[in-house]
Amino acid sequence: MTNKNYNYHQTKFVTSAPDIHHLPNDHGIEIAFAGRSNAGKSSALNALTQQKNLARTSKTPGRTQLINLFEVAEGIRLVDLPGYGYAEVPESVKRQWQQALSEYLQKRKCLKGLIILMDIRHPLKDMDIQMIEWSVAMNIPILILLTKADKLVPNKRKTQLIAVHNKLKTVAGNIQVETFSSLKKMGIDKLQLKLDEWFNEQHSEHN
Ligand SMILES: Nc1nc2c(ncn2[C@@H]2O[C@H](COP(=O)(O)OP(=O)(O)OP(=O)(O)O)[C@@H](O)[C@H]2O)c(=O)[nH]1
Ligand SMILES: [Mg+2]
Repeated sequence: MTNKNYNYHQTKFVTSAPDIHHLPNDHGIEIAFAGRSNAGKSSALNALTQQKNLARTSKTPGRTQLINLFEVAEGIRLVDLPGYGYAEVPESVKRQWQQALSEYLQKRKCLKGLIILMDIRHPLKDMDIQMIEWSVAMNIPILILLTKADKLVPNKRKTQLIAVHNKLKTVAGNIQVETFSSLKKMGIDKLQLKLDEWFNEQHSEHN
């Protein structure tokens, strides 16, 4: 089997949906970007695809409130999910978008991998751990990105990486963790490799 390297810079916006019932058919392969509000999910998607405004980013947490779908190639999609854990929004709005998130994660059959992003300065909050445990239980592979690594000096980055890695050993076994910065284009190669790996694996299973 030859492994394909996808051209992520050719990624195109497909649609935004308030819930899974408004998404296109549950065919193909999706890999979703999940994490707390403001962790840097949309920025990571833009860095990966080398497009400034593909996914909308904001200083205000809670920017992404819809499930946003992007197509890398036919049947190969990336998903920008609403962030979790942000308290400062009206309860009704929060409930609606957390519901959309959990439904997507539980019911979307073409979801084949999760990129979980956490601010390197505040990793492994309760919701992150829940998310990781849930993915492991559902047999969905995970890559963890410690974002905004540019905010720490290299030594501190390394300490955080090791600390997260060690904590995860007790939570969920052997999970790949990488430091990442959209701003400094750090870790994008690792992200690409992982996406290629998952897309290729799934593709060969489908054909
Ligand atoms: N220094 C630094 N700031 C970053 C980096 N990535 C994102 N940010 C900033 O963090 C803030 C949030 O980024 P977003 O990409 O919108 O975060 P998000 O996870 O999509 O947030 P929600 O859509 O609210 O869930 C923005 O002000 C970004 O400019 C990074 O690598 N380094
Ligand atoms: Mg976002």
